Amino acid sequence: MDNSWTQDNLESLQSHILSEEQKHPGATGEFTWIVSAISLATKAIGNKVRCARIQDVIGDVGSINVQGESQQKLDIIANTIIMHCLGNRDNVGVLASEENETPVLLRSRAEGGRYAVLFDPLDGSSNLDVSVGVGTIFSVLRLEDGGSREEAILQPGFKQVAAGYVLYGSSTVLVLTTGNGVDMFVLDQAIGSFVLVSKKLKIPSGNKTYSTNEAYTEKYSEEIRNYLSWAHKNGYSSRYIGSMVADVHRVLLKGGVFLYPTTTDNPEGKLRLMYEANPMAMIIEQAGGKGVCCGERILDVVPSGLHQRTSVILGSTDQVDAILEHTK
Ligand code: AHM
Ligand code: MG
Repeated sequence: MDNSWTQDNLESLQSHILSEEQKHPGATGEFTWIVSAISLATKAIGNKVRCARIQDVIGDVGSINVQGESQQKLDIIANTIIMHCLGNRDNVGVLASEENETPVLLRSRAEGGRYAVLFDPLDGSSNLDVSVGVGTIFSVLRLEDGGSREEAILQPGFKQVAAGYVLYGSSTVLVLTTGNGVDMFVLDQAIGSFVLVSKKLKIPSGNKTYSTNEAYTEKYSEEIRNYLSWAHKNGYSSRYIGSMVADVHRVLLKGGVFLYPTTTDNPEGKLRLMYEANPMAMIIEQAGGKGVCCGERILDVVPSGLHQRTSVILGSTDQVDAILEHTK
């Protein structure tokens, strides 16, 4: 299939993953179970997002999560749905959520828990009241022997066995990589399945568009300010939704660069390494792009904490390099 989908070559997410798994000798098919749980959970979350205003689940609950941010009702609903769907899968040992202070240990390696799934249940949820696209981001790690459950999953991003996101936008889109390119699926509401629409996505180069919260310019480093003023003089355009999944999805399909640098308010950066930066960096790299933070490859960062924050620059290689030129 060549980036085109018709009713004649309809392929569901599950059948695609199964057929990909069969290409690997010794594959057990168990990864398919994880993906099917993510598929089920995100269909349920997507439904809640679309009915949020009607079901009166817009707004915050008055509590602050581990990130110090106010929790939306839908953050909690999405978190519960994912915990429930993935928790039922025999091979999932640990679940770690951006919304929970500590990871949940479901079963040990000896009990069959071979994978950890880390996720941001509803990224960009502060945009829900204005119906902007929001998303779920996930990262899958193979569980390593380690002391505590937290130590076992504190792995650098290059060890992820899969990563993806679901964007609840004008359509519900699932983007997935298992380390062999990036595939995109769209939820066909009529049949209730994610169907394959694009295989082996590649980020277009040459798109002079940056995506950042430009109101923070005075709080950015001198290097980033220099890049922005260079971009202003060199024919760049800007697009910023303020919902990482939607912004990165646009970059994946159209090119350009997304950056959330360190600021004087957030000297480590705002976005989370394990739940946001790593999965997005794996997708972007698998699509031929580049993901860096403070000059280092995001996927090489050895995490020191589950909720660690980082700066993020993600995009086509040429556009990321254009920023790095200003940081030398
Ligand atoms: P969240 O995980 O609490 O929703 O926060 C992450 C979001 C990203 O989706 C987005 O890129 C960023 O925060 C926007 O931040 P800002 O409002 O500072 O521009
Ligand atoms: Mg988030």
